[in-house]
Amino acid sequence: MKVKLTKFDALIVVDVQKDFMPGGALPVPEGDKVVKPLNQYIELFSEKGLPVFFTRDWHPKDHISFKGHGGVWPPHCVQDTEGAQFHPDLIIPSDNKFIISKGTSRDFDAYSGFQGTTLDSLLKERGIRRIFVGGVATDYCVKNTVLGGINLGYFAFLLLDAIKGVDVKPGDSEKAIEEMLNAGAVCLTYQELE
Ligand code: VGL
Ligand code: ZN
Repeated sequence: MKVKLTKFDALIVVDVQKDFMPGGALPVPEGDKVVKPLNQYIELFSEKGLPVFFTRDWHPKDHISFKGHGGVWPPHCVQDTEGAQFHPDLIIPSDNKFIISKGTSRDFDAYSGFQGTTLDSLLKERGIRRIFVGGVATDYCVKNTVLGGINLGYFAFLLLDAIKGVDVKPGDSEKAIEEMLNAGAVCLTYQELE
C-alpha cells in the first residue's frame, strides 16, 4: 500500500538507547539494526517539516522495574548515565524534534510513550492524527506506545522494517505485532511511503 505523508503525520522513535543495544544493560537482540532504517524515516519526516518525537526510558537509579526494587529487569537507562544515551548514529534533527522521557519517577513504570508524559498534548497541539512508530522493543515499549496512541484516537502505522523485539519468550514479538494489528495498527515499510 502506498502512503502519502501529510501535515497530520508525526514520527515516533521509541527508546533507541545504548542500554537496549547489543552490549547494553538490557540488550534487544539486533537492536542496533533499527538505527539505519529509522534514520531514513527521520530524514524524510524532517525534510518535509514533520515533527519527530524521540521517547527515552529515563529511570531513577532505584526504579521499581529493576531487580532488587520489585521489578524484573536489570537496571537500565538510569537518568544521566551513558546507557540512557541515544545510539550515537541516531539522527536527531535540530528543529521540530521532541525528547519524551518516561518512567521517570521511582514508583511508576511506563512502557508507553504516552504514559505520564506530554506526548499526547504535544501531538494534539500540532493537529497530528497519524503516528508512525518504530524502535525498540517491539514487545514492550513499541507495542504499548502503538496501543496507547490508538486508544487516544490516533491512526497508527507500525514501521515493520524499523523495529526489534526482546522475545523474553520466543514469539513474543510476533504476538505483539498481532495485537497491534488487531487493535487497528497498519504495517508499513519505507518503500511504501511516497
Ligand atoms: C523497555 C523493558 C523495560 C522498552 C523499557 O523500551 O521496551 N523494555 N523498560
Ligand atoms: Zn525501562
